[in-house]
Amino acid sequence: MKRRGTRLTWASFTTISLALVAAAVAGPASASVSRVDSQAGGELELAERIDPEPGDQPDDPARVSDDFGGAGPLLGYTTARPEALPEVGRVDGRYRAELTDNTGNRTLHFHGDQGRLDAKVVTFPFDYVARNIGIGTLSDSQTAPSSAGSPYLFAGVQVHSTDLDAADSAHVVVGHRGPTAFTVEGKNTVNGSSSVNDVGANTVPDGRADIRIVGNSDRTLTVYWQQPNVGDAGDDEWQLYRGTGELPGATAAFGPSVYVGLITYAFGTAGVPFVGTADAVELAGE
Ligand SMILES: [Ca+2]
Repeated sequence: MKRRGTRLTWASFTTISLALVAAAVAGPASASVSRVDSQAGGELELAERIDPEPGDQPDDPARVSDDFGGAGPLLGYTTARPEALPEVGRVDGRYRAELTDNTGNRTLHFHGDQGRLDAKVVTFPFDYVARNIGIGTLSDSQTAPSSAGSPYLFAGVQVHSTDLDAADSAHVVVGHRGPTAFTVEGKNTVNGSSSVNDVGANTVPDGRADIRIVGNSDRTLTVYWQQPNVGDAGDDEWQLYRGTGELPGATAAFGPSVYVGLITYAFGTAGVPFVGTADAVELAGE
């Protein structure tokens, strides 16, 4: 895989670019749906001046593929409802969301409730993969929290209508689903009405998985999952979600493009706090 490594040599670039991005994201955050559209077009030029070494380029924030290299804010994402889950960024080369407060189910994605989404626009058809995504503890993000008390704790991928106010989405998330622990949940939400199921308990014993969502030309979705593959993509062993690749219920009538990105959420407060992490996301063809 070409975009899996941590680029430590970019520490100095990252420090500078984070200041630029922090300034960019400090602005428009007061609408009912707060969106952060990072303007980072100048960063590559800056990077080239600092370190022209070929083959060691920083991530392009305009790309959907992202290995979350370095540390700091997410780069180039549109963020819906950041106030629902404020602590999201890049830590140790991963997407990391610290979910410490679920008052009023503020983080929840279910029916009309919509928590935080960090996403980029993708046009049908597409093939999107999230690597090693799931739940962990505050002290060790790669060890799943206990399922005692039947908590609902998830991290995963959401496909959302380009209208971020509309409760029209589909998601595939990994974690604990109440009495069904260590599972992959799939959910369709259409006009604020959700249909949901899962692949069964103890199917992802690490509380993490790789998730693949194929957006078909007819704007339907085909979903796959597998145990985390931290090696070569050639070793992928994708399994169709519940044997069909289909999420339950009807899928929203998506337009020609959608937002695709990462969510971390809880239902209730059992098991809170926890963290959601992902090693990388990959859009085929980038
Ligand atoms: Ca990474």
